Amino acid sequence: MHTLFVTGMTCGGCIKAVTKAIQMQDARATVQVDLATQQLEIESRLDREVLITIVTNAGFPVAN
Ligand SMILES: [Cu+2]
Repeated sequence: MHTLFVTGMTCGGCIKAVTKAIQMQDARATVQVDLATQQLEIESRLDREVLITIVTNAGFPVAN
């Protein structure tokens, strides 16, 4: 499990976009988003650094 804090997530569209971006690289990944805390919980075989790159490139800078 990877926990990332991001910025700029505001709605269901953002959640879909980031989930899709991650699942393009790991189809089995699961992503849970808490919009209130801007926190992503990602279950994936991908390395943390790779996940950070994917999420950032999807338009949501990672804060940690
Ligand atoms: Cu949105």
